[in-house]
Amino acid sequence: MKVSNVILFATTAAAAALEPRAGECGKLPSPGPPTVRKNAQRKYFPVGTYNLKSHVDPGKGGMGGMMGEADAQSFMASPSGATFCGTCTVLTGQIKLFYPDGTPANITNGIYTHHILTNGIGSQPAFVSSGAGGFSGAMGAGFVGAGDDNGNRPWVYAPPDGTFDSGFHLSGAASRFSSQIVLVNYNKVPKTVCVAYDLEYLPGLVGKKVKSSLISAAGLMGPKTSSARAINTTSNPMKFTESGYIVLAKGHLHDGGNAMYMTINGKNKYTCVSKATYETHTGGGTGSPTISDMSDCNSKPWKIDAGDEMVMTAEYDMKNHPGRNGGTTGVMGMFRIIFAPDKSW
Ligand SMILES: *[C@@H]1O[C@H](CO)[C@@H](O)[C@H](O)[C@H]1NC(C)=O
Ligand SMILES: *[C@@H]1O[C@H](CO)[C@@H](O)[C@H](O)[C@H]1NC(C)=O
Ligand SMILES: [Cu+2]
Repeated sequence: MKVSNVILFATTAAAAALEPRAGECGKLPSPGPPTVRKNAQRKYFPVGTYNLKSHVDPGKGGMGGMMGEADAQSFMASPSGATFCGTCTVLTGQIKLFYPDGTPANITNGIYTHHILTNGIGSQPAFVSSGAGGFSGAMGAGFVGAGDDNGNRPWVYAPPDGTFDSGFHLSGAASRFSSQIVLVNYNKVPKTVCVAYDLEYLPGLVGKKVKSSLISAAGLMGPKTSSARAINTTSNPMKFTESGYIVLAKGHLHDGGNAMYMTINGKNKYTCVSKATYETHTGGGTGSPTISDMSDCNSKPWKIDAGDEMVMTAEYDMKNHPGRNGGTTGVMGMFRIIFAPDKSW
């Protein structure tokens, strides 16, 4: 996610928003068997079909040349639990894009997912007291998303070893989301793509209901960067306000980022290093490689007591990773934390 872009895009996106043409995704392939629980179901849930214009050279028109992202095209959608599996417990989720004939649309054939955010409408009580340092209270529970750094692997709401019952609870039409879909079409011709959510789920509400928050290592201002060297920004200690389990911790960085580090010290000790992988845009693109993946920490649920303190560090290296179209401003250094509180909410 790029919050700086989100804010700047907000007005443009509203003006440019095209309502998705529902029901035109037809002919999607099978997503394959469930991976976390044998008794789970797995399905593609289409959210809409979007018409992308042919590639606009960054710097020539497009979305106004802001931050080198002039070739991005933005759409909005308003899915709810009813768009997905109804009243159900989502165990894993990943966004997939398809052409109308059912073949994948991806970076190899010129479609780059700049980001897709699925923001929950309605508040989610914070589980970390991060002061000005987080977005934990600023948004509802974020659902499955995609972007430079998180398109490659599923979002995990239940540990893959099957020993712990948790999930993202959807309550039909009452669980409402606002999706922001920002794509780049590197092809010289217009393309139509279908956006579908690949969900593994159990019917009904099962196990602990997770919370999902993005928490910043560097407040709202974002981490420090230098074009000359690698540089760290470390947070103040942030206290967990309730007990529970961390199901997943995964860094969120923009291009230029190397890694996110998290440490919890005290009775419950834990460290997580989430590292960025960079790849060149083979389907098009002009600049340096961009983040294609962030590693995550989800080998087992990690016990947390109220009062445990967490420290995060964001490491940026703009010298080695200047970014897709020659660098951006407004970087972020955050952890996505999927937390299963002991107390139901
Ligand atoms: C993109 O999709 C094509 C099939 O249309 C596939 O052959 C290719 O491996 C995919 N690339 C990536 C990066 O997933
Ligand atoms: C940033 O902090 C991490 C974790 O402490 C450390 O491994 C890394 O070397 C630091 N990087 C820089 C540039 O200081
Ligand atoms: Cu971001």
